[in-house]
Amino acid sequence: MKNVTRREFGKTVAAAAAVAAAGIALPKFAFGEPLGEARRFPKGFLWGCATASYQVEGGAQEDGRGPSNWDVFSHTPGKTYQGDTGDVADDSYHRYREDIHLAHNLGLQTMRMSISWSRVFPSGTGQVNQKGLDYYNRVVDELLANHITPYITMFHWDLPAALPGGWQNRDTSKAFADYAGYMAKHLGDRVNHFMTTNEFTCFTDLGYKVGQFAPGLKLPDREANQVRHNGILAHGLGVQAIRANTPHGTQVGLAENANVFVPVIETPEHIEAARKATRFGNAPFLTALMEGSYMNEYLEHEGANAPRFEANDFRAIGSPLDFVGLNIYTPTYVRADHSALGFMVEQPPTSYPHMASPWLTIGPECIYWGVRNVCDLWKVPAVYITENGCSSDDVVTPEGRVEDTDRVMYLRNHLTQLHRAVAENYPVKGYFLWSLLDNFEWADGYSKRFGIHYVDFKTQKRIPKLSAEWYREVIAKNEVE
Ligand code: GBH
Repeated sequence: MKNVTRREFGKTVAAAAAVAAAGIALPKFAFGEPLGEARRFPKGFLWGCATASYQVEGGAQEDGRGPSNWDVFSHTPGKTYQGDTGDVADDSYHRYREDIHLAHNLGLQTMRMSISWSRVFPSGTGQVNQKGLDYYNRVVDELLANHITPYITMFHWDLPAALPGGWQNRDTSKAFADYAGYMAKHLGDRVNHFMTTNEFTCFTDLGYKVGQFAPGLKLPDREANQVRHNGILAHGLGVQAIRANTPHGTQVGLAENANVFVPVIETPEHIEAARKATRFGNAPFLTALMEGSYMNEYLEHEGANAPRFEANDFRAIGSPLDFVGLNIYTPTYVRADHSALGFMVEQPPTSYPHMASPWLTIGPECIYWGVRNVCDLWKVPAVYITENGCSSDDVVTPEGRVEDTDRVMYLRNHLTQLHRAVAENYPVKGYFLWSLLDNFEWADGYSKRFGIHYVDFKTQKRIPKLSAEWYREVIAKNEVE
């Protein structure tokens, strides 16, 4: 039950007295009734923040790190906002203690971070760079010393540049499994939660078909579909390798930005349409993992360009997972129709609101439907929100504050909707806010800020934003108001 403050209580009493004096009958609920349940999360629900290696670490050429596709891409003129690169980023390679301290001050129980593959294997395979491994050992130990549980993503888009053909080459999927197995073996004594890959579409389609992300290619569908397949194969082989190298009970999953389909009106037919859309709209990726095969509709849709695969691929790709991590930012609204697929996507009007990044349209119910669609379809044992957050045009006031009320609005509304999923007993175990710090926002460089700590990229000074103060309160109370 929500606590009524003295002041609110006083106001209620005064209002009731005034109404009574005027001889008006009070509606039953107006006085002495609870004002509503607090949106409390279950005991043990994990609150965290997420980051990714290339976006925060910097130290790009230090201690033997090899170049990644994002080093190459960001150093190619015209590829990122004003030619920004991750050479320095948040300099977390040197300042990780300070950053973990920020996390500790928030009361974070967990942190999701990723590993720079080329820091540990400068050529992607073969020779290990001990100094790279040492860095991640130090970070993990520092997190544990601060009572923060590490959740580790093996691949968040920074692919060793030395791997021939990148994700066009099926051997890269095998190289990934070797690397993931190695990391799991060396961290698995202290880390119990691993994610294979982050967001298939971003490192496959956006890199190889759209060309907006590294390596910036615009391949025809037939080749691009093969890149997608190599991506999910890497995940599957990665799951097997992590399990083979860690103690029994280690939890393995992934972080996926599955398309989230929201029924345009909450009626049984539109809910069913959203479910169908979830399957088809994620057919090359999450659906293939969850069902251990490609949907026929997907293969038919791609026709002659459909991905080719080997008989055993889906034994790996369909490996049962301990959890599914969902990165959720935006909704896609759908309605039922009479087409073969049974749904139709609504086109948003030009007036549809968005956060600082134009793609980041606001529809907080996406976090509820994202969880619900996936759980209803595939009965997954556990779900985490592995990313959720937003960009804002943050400025530092003369008093040195960052008043990101729009970010607080975004977060509050999403957590309110996430609470609905929790209240309906969907197995949501934790939430990772993107991001702990402003960082290198890929093709947008440093022009878009997603952190709840402001970073002055000239001085590397960190300032907690209003949203950090707000999140701290959510964590302390384990509820959102
Ligand atoms: C996540 O991607 C990433 O995991 C994380 O690294 C990133 O920093 C964070 O979100 C915030 O972006 O410019 O219109 O073509 C979210 C999915 C996919 C959203 C690519 C932006 C580009 C859209 N992202 N997309 S557009």
